[in-house]
Amino acid sequence: MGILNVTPDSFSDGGRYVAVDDALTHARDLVAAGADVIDVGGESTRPGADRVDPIDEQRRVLPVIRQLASEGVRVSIDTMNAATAYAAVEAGADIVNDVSGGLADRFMAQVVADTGRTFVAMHWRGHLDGTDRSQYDDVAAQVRDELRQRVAELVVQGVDPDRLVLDPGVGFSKDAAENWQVLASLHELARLGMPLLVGASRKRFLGELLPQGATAEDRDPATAVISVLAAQAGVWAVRVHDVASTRAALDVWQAWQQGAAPTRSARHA
Ligand code: PMM
Repeated sequence: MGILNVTPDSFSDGGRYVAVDDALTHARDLVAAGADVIDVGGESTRPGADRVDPIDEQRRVLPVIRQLASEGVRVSIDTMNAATAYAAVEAGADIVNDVSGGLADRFMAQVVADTGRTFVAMHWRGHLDGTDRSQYDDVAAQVRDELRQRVAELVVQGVDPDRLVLDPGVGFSKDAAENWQVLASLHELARLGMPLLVGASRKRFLGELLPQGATAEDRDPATAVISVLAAQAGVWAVRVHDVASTRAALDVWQAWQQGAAPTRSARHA
């Protein structure tokens, strides 16, 4: 899953793809690099970011989604707003990706149930507004239990469990140690029996591995390694900024496993 933030303020790529043409060019590059899905977002979720009016959010994302869908690209809408999710699906989005797992907007579950789209529900303890919500005794077990609870609530609200994808929410109300614990326990999360998505790309905890002054892009090699380890743990998708490095890493992993070179046409089929 390639990330397309059509926002002025996302932490690693804010402001670069606000113009529709720039966004489309970048999305096509991500597809050419091997992305299977483009995740389009119009509201930054970085700590302290201002909430965006859903009307502005839709003005940013809908033209991009409409065009990509018409080109046959599988699109995911990254939003916490039910109205935006609905409009994005109408415009051709196939997946709804909500970092709040439906908690930020009480109408989200209904939109997902009514439209029947795949729903990525991330582990979320509230908006990143400076409040410390990262108190855990056992972060892996609590993330799993809170996601299990979320699934139960969504299903009661009419969401088809076969359409759910779960995400542990790397970097959301979790410090570096907690992120690593969550990643190390993906196999436990997999026991919930649902496909998983991991979004670790360029996040701050990876910067802690690098020399001072390293840029967000410098985190791409570490991201690619996480993509392979996540694939090995059986995840359904990894959400990344730099698709090329993750694609190459996954191709190496696959070739290593099979003892055979991947064919170029198969990679980009
Ligand atoms: N992280 C961000 C935004 N959307 N969606 C999912 N499902 N999982 C994530 O971890 C996630 C997300 C924040 O990162 P960005 O600013 O690079 O998009």
